[in-house]
Amino acid sequence: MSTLTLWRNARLATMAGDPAQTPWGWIERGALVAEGDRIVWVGDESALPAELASLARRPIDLGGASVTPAFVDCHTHLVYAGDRSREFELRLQGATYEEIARAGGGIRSTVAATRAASDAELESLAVERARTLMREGVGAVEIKSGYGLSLEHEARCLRAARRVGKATGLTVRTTCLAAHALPSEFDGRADDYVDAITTWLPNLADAGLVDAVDAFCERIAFSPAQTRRVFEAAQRSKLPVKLHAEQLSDQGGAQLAAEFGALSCDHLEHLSAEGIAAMAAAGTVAVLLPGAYYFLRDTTLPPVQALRDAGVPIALATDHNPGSSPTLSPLLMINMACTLFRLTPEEAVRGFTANAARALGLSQSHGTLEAGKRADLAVWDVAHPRELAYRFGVNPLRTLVLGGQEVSLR
Ligand code: DI6
Ligand code: FE
Repeated sequence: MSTLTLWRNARLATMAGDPAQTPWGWIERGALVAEGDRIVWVGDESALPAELASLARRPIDLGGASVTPAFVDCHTHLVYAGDRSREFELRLQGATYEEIARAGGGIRSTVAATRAASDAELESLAVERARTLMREGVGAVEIKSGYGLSLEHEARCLRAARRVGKATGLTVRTTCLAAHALPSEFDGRADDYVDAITTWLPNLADAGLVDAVDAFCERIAFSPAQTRRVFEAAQRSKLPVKLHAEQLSDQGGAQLAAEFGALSCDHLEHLSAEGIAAMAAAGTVAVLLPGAYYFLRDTTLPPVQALRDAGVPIALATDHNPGSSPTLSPLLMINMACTLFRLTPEEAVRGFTANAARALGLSQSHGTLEAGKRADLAVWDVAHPRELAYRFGVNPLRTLVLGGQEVSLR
């Protein structure tokens, strides 16, 4: 038996089980035991088996601190170079995100900066961003490509994403988002670009660089018909899909994604009743992105109550990217999901843990504190985790534990 670690005297938000029965999966005076990188026991401290307590080499008394599963940031674009603060100024003067994109700014300007950056630069920029997420309790992150837009540069970005996992100890899931924007060398030839993507995918998949496939289905990006072709290629490579759907307009993207059994549909401000029904039937997670909603000063709210009524699980993410959501703060997203979208604090924390893990296909290993899962936990200096939603602009993280080991956050 490898070393057992025992954490005791903790207020545990396990996020396990049915929230209608036990909100927060709450255990008022809890203990948790890890063996190596796995949780082997979690429950009320008074029920801790004596032999486990005696085998644990270093019992850690948390003094009543709150513990949640480490956060899962299930939608980020962490790998890119350059910044778009000038574009932010232009938008404040009245230019819209769509106008800037159509004028060749926006995503394309980040593509130029990303292509010009070295592998080492791309990696170190992404690692720095990932470490910032970890300082707010993140233990697993999805990282999309989508600023390379050629086989060579998409592969470079996905490799940099994989290296973020090795450099930080984070669990990383990579997503190929080659269908993010049309690169200038394919101007006026979007269908040819989609053909190209379908030939790259098997290549990238065989190289072990891709865990899922995403697309931006939007007026300023790819049509539903083009998105379908990307998804068919993903299916041939046995890769799950997800979609940037109904962010700026209703394209019926959610129905399309659900048809392919999508893990998640993300953004969803303009989601229709048909889209919700299709997602509910397919078990697709709704990933809401309050950072992008806020930063683009959107005014159409995602249909939160209808998603609840339909039983669609709701997740949250930072959507970190240089254009529409340059935040690296999951705690701020949790606050905004409550203030802007009217999630409850419990739903918001569930959205960054249990439901986010589900959006990445990681439910077996991440997102809740339960025996058999990875010992990834965040220890917070708050009396109750609802304070994580309440104290915006404040970071009460005490300790991040990944795979049973405390992580140094510098
Ligand atoms: N939707 C978004 O909000 C981001 N990508 C996407 O498909 C924006 C990416 C960017 O502006 O760089
Ligand atoms: Fe995004």
